[in-house]
Amino acid sequence: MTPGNGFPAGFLWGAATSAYQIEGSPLADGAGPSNWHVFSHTPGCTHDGDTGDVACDHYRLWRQDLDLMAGMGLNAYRFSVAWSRVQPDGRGAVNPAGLAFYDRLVDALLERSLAPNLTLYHWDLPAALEEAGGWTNPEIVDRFAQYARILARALGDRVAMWSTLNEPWVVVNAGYLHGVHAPGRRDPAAAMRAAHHLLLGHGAAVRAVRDESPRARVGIVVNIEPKYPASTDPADVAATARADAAMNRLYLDPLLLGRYPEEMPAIYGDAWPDHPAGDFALIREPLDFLGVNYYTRAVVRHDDDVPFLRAAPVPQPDVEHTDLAWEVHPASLTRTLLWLRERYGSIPLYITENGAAFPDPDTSPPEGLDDRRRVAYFRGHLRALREAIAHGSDVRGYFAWSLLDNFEWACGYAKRFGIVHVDFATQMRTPKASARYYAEVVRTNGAEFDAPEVPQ
Ligand code: IFM
Repeated sequence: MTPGNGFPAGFLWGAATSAYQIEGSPLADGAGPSNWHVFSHTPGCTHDGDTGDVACDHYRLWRQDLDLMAGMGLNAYRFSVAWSRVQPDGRGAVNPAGLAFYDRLVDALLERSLAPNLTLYHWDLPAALEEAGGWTNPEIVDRFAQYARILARALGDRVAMWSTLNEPWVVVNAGYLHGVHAPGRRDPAAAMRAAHHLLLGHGAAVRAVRDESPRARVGIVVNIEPKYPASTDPADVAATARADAAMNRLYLDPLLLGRYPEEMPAIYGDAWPDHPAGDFALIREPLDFLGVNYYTRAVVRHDDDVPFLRAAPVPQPDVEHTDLAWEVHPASLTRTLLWLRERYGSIPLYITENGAAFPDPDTSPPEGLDDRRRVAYFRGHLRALREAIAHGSDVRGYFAWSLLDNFEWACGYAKRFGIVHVDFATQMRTPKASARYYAEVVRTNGAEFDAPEVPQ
């Protein structure tokens, strides 16, 4: 790997996945059902009734997936652990066979010089805990810390990088507020309670991991979507501040400043609970790093018809959008990273997810799918990342989302994010042009960006 080219020494170049999206075999070897197992098996909850029953069959094919990453020259892998494999009902006794899967995975990563970057919770909660109220039940804070302790005790000698939660905003908004993800609830007061318990659970898990593994570096992963006002009208400007507070600052402010954004009571009214002042010491447990998932931005206008937020996104004409209708806007990645430093001070950052869903080209050449729109997405965002680093942002690694086409939650298998194509009928993996492109970026440590653009 060539040092320099704007990326610091020791920069992590990785790919990311999550357990329920790729593993399949959700009930194998004594695992319990997760909330996503229940949700995806509930008619009408996912596209075409898709489930994670098979997914990418990574539970059985994991060695070849690790070989793919090693073949690309990556030096890190971000994955999540399925809580219900380790503790089938989320409490009490450990299921040794479930834990053994991750134990083998970690050893095999290290054998391939891939640094393990482990996420404890990427949305799949043991169903028994969800039945007891999930993240709305304060009991979960201790349960989550106990689970974190089990994993840190088992893997902390080999895993140096730990994230507690992935994207708490999605857990709260999609799962408890809008009901489009597991557990499918539509309850604003429950959603706001869940937000607080996620943050408390995070703090308790940070302490548990550090207790068991003093060398562990522990952080959290948030998805940040910068908001821009659609006009200079004060109503649009205020709506933009509300949207930013409810999505970005709702998590970052308590984690890093020890308080909730001042807009929250006005946004959620009676659904916004009082919080004991003492809770913030736990939530604000110092972080070793912040993981940033960046995909898109939003332009926002005032809209009285939108409950609570009274703000709506304004689709931008004549610009590229991905298959999920997310605007492609690399400059907002630079802005996000610089804003984080301005608002919260210098904290080590990792881009823990960045990538795009695009439909596959209809025909593929023998060397594999030519997903040139995804290549352009990565090139644009990696350049934007380098720009932020040049302006002082302390970014230490980048993880492409995703290694494999996978189960894209409520969209099932209809949206493809992988740099490696998965034929879900045969489980055959085929690296796409974006995988070859990313391997070249990694090999040259970013020098590739300065090569002339190939006309499309
Ligand atoms: O697939 C998801 C992932 O699980 C969390 N971040 C966003 C990705 C794309 O929607």
